[in-house]
Amino acid sequence: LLAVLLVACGGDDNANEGQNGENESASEGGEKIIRAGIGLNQNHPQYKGLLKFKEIVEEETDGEITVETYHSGQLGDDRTMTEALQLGTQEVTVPSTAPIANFVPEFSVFDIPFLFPSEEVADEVLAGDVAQDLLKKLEEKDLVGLAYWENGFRDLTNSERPVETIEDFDGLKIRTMENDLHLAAFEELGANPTPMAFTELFTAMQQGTVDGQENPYATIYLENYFEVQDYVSDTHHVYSPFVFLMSKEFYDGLSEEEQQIVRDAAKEAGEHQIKLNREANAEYLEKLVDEGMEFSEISDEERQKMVDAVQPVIEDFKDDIGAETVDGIMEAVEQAQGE
Ligand code: KDG
Repeated sequence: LLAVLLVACGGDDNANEGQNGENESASEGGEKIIRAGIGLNQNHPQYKGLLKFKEIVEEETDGEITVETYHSGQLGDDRTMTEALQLGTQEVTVPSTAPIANFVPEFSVFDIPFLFPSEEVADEVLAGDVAQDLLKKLEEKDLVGLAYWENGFRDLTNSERPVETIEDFDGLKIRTMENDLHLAAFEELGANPTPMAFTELFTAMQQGTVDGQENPYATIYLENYFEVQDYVSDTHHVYSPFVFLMSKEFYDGLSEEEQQIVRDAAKEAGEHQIKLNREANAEYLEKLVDEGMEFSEISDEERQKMVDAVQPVIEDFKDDIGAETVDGIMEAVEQAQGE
């Protein structure tokens, strides 16, 4: 099906029309092809990161490897693309850690609400042993985790009312990522959550199937959610890392030199992506307000009530995630905070 789809839409050509209509990443002639797909659109820092990966890999391999980039779920949603990597019918995707937990449950550790207090702590923990060992676990599932990229702190939007207190969550129909812990946390907050693929979210909000969703400001702004959402709150309830995933079947078919090149490129492109992402997340709340959204700030006192309310979820999921991983990441957080 994928092959038919790719032929039908002319492969790379339609897929990479940039904002100005130019083809940002036409690429032909290489012997090996990496099809890299994401759910977010072409304006998101995640896509800019993919373009950087393409630039580095094509240059370093003298075009022996070409990278075709696809955005906006053109190759499917996070789960479908991850499965395609396992089957060897797609080479790269960069999902949030939440849906990856359906393949390697330990990744749910990053869905523990309010785990990371800051981007700096996240950087340090993700570079540490426990988080790096999680990447290695992906190989058992025919996936290679080449690097952590950043989605960022998630904030709540909805079309019903300003959310300032924990009571304001009551009954709100919130789309969550496809992750059981994430879902349970929103239930504890009193909301009425529904898991759904990212690719279906805009339509669900437009049609009123859900009242709201949660994503970083960059996504809320760049995906034009302000057109269908009126209220935004700085809940900052979860920091979502992205993982740069490669098909193990494809990776194993590369020479050692090529493996090193794609590894280094995923890291270097990730640094670029994270930098752009932080600029975007810092800047876009203001733009959301300019677009007419009403902003509610969560006070320290209310945030603490939310932290307390979700505590049972950590205990309930500890065994599913793996107690060693939970304790290891929490220790790493404490250590990073102490520095
Ligand atoms: O490209 C990545 C997206 O598909 C996705 O992971 C975004 O955080 C996300 C969500 O809310 O599903």
